[in-house]
Amino acid sequence: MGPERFRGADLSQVADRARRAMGDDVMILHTRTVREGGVPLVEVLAATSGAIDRVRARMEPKPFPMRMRKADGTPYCIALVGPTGAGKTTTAAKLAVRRGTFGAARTGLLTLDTYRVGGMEQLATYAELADVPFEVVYDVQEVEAAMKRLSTTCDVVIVDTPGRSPSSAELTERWRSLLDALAPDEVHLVLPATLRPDLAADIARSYGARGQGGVKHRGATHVLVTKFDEVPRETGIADLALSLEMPARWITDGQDVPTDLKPGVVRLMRAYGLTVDAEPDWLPA
Ligand SMILES: Nc1nc2c(ncn2[C@@H]2O[C@H](COP(=O)(O)OP(=O)(O)OP(=O)(O)O)[C@@H](O)[C@H]2O)c(=O)[nH]1
Ligand SMILES: [Mg+2]
Repeated sequence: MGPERFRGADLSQVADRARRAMGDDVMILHTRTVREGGVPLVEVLAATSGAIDRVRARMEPKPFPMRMRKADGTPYCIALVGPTGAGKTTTAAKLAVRRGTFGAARTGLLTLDTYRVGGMEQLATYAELADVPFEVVYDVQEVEAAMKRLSTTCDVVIVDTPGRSPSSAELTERWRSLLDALAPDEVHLVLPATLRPDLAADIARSYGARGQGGVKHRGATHVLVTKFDEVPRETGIADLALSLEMPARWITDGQDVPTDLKPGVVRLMRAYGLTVDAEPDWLPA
């Protein structure tokens, strides 16, 4: 049982109702006043401590390996996918540029966004400013050589992809075959916090093809919620992330590269009104 909302005339009535429904170890995470048919009511978000542990467990990503570079010498590869304008390129830049995100591991950037005017220049500029190796891949044949060049200096490679519009199925297939060739270790579905939860579920389904048709690497493995700063009520974001049932390594809360990048679980749990310890993989810069 996840967190649930209860409404009533006053706090003690609502707390009673929550206790009856969820048991004596229920905790009140949030309280606010709402109006129902013009009548002011108290609404609480409540969860049992067991439920809170389960919520956290569902969102918690596996810690990164001690050594990011893999045994065969290739860098750990993290791809960002998602709808147009979600914040993929900005987030890729943040991940590659922010010191300490991957401990002492050295980062590189690779883009598959060769279709949109300015798509690759945006990332190239960040790469140049931060002196991070940068590769552009147009064709499946180029994937191996690009990764080989990056592997000379990088332990982690962040892959940016073009926004996907349902009307451009052919282009989508092209960059998806590039992504398959890259075989990323993690595919983060980047979604803005402003997205309606029902649409988020549809979009997640369309990206959740891991394992389908024998293609192992194209499905989303994590969710990465962006634009936290653009929503006034944070509990909705936590519900959104939770409903997708994917771990959340990071969230973003602003346009500034690289500062507006935060550990996912810590921030999502705080959106529920809970303070938790920092994630093990989040290393101070
Ligand atoms: N407020 C806010 N804006 C953000 C955040 N992340 C990205 N943006 C802004 O959102 C806009 C789109 O960001 P991009 O990184 O270009 O998005 P994208 O997913 O790469 O877009 P396409 O490549 O066109 O699909 C830019 O104006 C970013 O500055 C965030 O966390 N908060
Ligand atoms: Mg982009």
